Amino acid sequence: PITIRREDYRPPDWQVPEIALDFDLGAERTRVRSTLEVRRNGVHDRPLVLDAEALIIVGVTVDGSPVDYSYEGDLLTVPLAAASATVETVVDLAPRTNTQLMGLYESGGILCSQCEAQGFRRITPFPDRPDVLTRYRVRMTADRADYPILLSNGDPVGSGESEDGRHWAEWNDPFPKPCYLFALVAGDLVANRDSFVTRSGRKVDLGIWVREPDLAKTDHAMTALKASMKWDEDVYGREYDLAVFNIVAVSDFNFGAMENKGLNVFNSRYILADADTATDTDFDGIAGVVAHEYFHNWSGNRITCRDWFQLSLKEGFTVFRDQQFSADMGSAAVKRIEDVRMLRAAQFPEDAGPLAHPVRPESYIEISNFYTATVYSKGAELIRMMHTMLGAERFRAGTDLYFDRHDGEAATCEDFVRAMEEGGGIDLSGFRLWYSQAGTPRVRAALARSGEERFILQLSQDVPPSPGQPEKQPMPIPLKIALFGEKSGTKLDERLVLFDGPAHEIVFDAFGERPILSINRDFSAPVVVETDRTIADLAFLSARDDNPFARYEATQQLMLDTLLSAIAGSEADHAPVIEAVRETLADPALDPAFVAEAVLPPSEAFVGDHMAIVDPEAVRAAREELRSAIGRALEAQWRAAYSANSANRFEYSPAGKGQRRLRTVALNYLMAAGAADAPALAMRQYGEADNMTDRQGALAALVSSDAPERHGALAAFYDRYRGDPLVLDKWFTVQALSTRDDVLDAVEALASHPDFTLSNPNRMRSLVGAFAANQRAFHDPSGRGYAFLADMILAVDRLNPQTAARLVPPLGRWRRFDPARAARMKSALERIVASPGLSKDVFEQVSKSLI
Ligand code: DPP
Ligand code: ZN
Repeated sequence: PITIRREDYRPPDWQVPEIALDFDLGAERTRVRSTLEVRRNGVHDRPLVLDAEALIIVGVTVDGSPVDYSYEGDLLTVPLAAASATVETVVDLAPRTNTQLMGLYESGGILCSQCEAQGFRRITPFPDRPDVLTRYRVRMTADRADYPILLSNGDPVGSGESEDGRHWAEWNDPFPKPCYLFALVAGDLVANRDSFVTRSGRKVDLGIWVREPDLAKTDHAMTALKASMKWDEDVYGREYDLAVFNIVAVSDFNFGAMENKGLNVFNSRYILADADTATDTDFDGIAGVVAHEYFHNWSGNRITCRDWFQLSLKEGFTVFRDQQFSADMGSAAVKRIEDVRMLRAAQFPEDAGPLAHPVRPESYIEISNFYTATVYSKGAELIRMMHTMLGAERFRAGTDLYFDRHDGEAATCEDFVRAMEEGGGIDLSGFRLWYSQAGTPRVRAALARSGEERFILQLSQDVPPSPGQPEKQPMPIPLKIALFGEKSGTKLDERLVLFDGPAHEIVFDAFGERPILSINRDFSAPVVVETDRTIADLAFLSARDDNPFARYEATQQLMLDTLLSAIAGSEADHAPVIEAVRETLADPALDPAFVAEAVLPPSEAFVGDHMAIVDPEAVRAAREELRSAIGRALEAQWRAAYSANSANRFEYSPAGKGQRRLRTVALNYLMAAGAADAPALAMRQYGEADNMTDRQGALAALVSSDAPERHGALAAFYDRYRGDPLVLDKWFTVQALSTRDDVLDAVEALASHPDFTLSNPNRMRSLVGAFAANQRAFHDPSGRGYAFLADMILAVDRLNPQTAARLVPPLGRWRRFDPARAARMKSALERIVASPGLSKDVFEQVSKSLI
């Protein structure tokens, strides 16, 4: 396989200002006639080379005459003498057999397209790169009975009947766009229709298109869409630019959703929701993804990426924008906690492992492998750090300049940074390291007394080596810090420190009492912080810090330290954690959503990440022991919290969500305490729930227990929801994430369940992805979990390489485990890489994981 390098970027040889596409649609066979106006770019004599993958070429003409083309190795080469020409290609493709879900494919009877990153070449020959910007006119003809609705980008400009029960529609997109933003949908769909009036008074017709039975589940997505449109006007001054905005939901989709110009295509899990079938997390995810894709209209579509190495230009910025939106719509503190938890669960391990890469990568074999937590979530953290350093107003001045200067262009991360520097008035020369250097910086912070009265905060940092980057430079790290008086409890100092160098000291004069350090408040930088704070310091902050994130963090650190010392074999002292949890539960000023987050111990994986060598059994045992100790010591408080938060009827509101979350957290603590009535309480919650959050919460608690009721609950859940694929995904997931010892057997059996399928990415992730995240079960000492995952990767790779490649990283973490496990993980990887016919997607991930 060929490695593509960022430094090899060259502007395109040919530009394509216009394209007319004519689709004769059918699931078995679709014929695509494509008329390209091409223009030579610069002075050269190279032919027109078009990307073309798995296409049957029917004919190629130049200015109306047949031409002597060649089609080899996914490239269609057309000799062209003039500076411009009209090139027409006619190709055939077969949507029904397209299991990769890239290009044009069939999902539940709907024909739909997915082109990012490189799917357009599977539809028609084209220079498939994001710096070729083209105006699209699209005509579709299809059977009216099977495909009554025909949608594409831009505005509808005509439709009519043709012979034999077929009909046609034409769409025109006035905005030049890269081909990865092309979209087409044909199907038997109905719409939830609404409209939005932009701030300059233009009316936009909105449609969310689904299969008829799903129509009632689209209101939440519509509300989120309108809120996003308003928010982007208010916060970024960005107005929508077409008369139509459509969203289509399909069941088989590789990503969460896709921001095609004027026609977003979504994984149905990020559109469909009602109280009976979707959890609060699902509702939140839908609002976040609807906003994300909508925001791409400016950060991604109006300004796109010059090349795929710049992917974070649109993704990091757009994730930051959707995080801000969600924070504004609900509890900002809880949103920040959730985002950081995600970053630590997915990005930190990636940054510490064999697949680590900078936010702006230097090379790739398969670009699909770079839609990563690093490009997305760490990319968003980079934008957030700029926001923190600039403040909201200057940040906005920077983004205004960025949008003005680059509108209609294919830009780079460097263009963005320069606009922030000039528009915001800041020097980011050192900050650029965040784009080029991989690895999570480790910051050490110690607060030492110097002489009688003074205190010195000593900071040092180090960035661990990562593949291809053995030596690292120190990073500029914006750290929000505060000092609290140990006696008075008052805030003695608060500031933003730009820590820029290997080491740094800050001197504080006479406070008259010992200060306690609160650091990386709001998680102002994506780093690991190690401090010399005592258990008492952490307990203090856990009860008193006025920054909600820092308060949460202090409790987490307290729990982590307790767990790590238990694992290291010391007598576990649970008392400080129990006291911290007691205080948090008793604090009337805290909102239940925050409390629910703060009283949960860190995940097993997070604890494992803090060990030199992960010991999954020891982590499980220590964590379960701590949970049970907290449950027993505070049983009365959990009962009180349970009843205090049990009365509400379903309402999707920050308050309602918080109450439901705390209720199930309390239920889990009662289960952990071994309270005799806890299973019955769970069964009652399951039976009486008027919403999926409570129902799934109860089911998950039972499925991790020995309570005999768990069998009945699982069967009842299955019977009730067997016809709803998105809910059935949850049924697979709760079993794969169970803390019972027999998970591996259960998961192997579920892989043979009639409802399990390799062809649907959601279903794959719901069982196999969830299982690989169950640290104790996946790392069963027998190695059976590894063999199971390897079998699944190989089986899926034949159908859908992208989905297969995303399952590789858990095996790539072998260096973090003991020699026996590491050997078994490596041999699973070796078995994969030795298999014939491997995709380049899986090859890249596995071969890099073995180095
Ligand atoms: N560009 C999509 C998104 O992240 C992924 N294909 O919105
Ligand atoms: Zn995106």
